[in-house]
Amino acid sequence: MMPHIAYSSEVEAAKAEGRPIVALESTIITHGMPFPQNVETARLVEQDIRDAGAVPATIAVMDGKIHVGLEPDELTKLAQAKNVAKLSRADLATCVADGRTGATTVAATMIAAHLAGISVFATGGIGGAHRGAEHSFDISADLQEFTKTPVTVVAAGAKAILDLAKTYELLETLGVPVIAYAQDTLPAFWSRTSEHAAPIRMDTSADIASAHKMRQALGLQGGQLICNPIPAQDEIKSEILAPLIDQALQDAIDRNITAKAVTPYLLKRIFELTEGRSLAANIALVRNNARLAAQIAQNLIE
Ligand code: PSU
Ligand code: MN
Repeated sequence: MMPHIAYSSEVEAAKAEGRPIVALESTIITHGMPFPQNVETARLVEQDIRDAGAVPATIAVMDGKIHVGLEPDELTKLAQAKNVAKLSRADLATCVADGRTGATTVAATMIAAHLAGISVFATGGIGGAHRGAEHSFDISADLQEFTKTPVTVVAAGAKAILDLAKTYELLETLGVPVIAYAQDTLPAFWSRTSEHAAPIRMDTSADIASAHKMRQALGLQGGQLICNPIPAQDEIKSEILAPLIDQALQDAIDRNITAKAVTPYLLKRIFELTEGRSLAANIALVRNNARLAAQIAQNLIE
């Protein structure tokens, strides 16, 4: 037992019984969506995982403990908390050591999930290379995490606010398996498709689970990125989004938004510019990813 980890009662029981578990991140709750939709979504996503036959483990650092699974009151508290830290690989240990509270990004959630023996994690979209990264060097630590930590992450691709071409080139360089689910192109978060061909395509959760196990068998470090397109009825076409993303990016430059604040700012600004449609799409895609992750988790223990 690790002293720095606190399991929810539900996750503790699932671990004891060997049931499938799906990790969920918390930065999407604290920095990715406004209150109260953030907590409503977090609850819906947890229930989607239960309905699909697995157990949800929402991960966050609270008062110096890595919580793997949040009790309902803890989830409510986190969703309403102000000025919560956004934790990646670099700041996870300092947050725990100092006894503070922080939300975990994709990178930090992968680390915590692996510590807890959880192999599958569902989120919205991973971080990546921001547009202008050739000047700013703003490249999310999420990308490197896939080379280190053996967790299969289900996302709707990298967020479309990013430079997708650079992001996918970097993932190729890093040797990360980027697997599109049931289509030949990579999705673009709020949109089902993009101009980027899928490096690998898989059509079933069983195939994804087999690939995860084969990496372990071959001693390959790191995880896999599963790119699951948003359901057709929920997508926003890229033609509609492209000018709004450009506008949000310009607004971020005008306001001197940098570092960790960039992604939360852009998501909020696109929410305003789409009059809430981007949030509805974001909620739909996270739920869709949670359902696929639950299937993969079940295949992994079979
Ligand atoms: N998916 C969403 N919304 C989010 C995120 C993912 O639908 O807000 C978060 C994840 O925690 C991811 C982070 O790790 O955005 C990326 O932040 P950055 O670009 O600063 O690395
Ligand atoms: Mn960044």
